[in-house]
Amino acid sequence: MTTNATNETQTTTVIAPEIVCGGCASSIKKALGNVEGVSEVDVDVASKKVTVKHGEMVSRGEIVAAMDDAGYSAA
Ligand SMILES: [Cu+2]
Repeated sequence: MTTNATNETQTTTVIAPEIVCGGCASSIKKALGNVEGVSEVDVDVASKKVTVKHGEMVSRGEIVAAMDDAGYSAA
């Protein structure tokens, strides 16, 4: 497998007000972890902030959509 030099890791941060507990955090981690190209998901319950590390093929819209599917509206 060849490594594509243009496939850099990017970080996208979204806020989801519906995150209230660790259960929310793990559902979101699971949902975003299933998105192809996502390498790392960090959820901070206190600040309701989701930090996603991903390849450049993943758009912010895709992350928001995956969160939506999991039941959390993100902005
Ligand atoms: Cu919860």
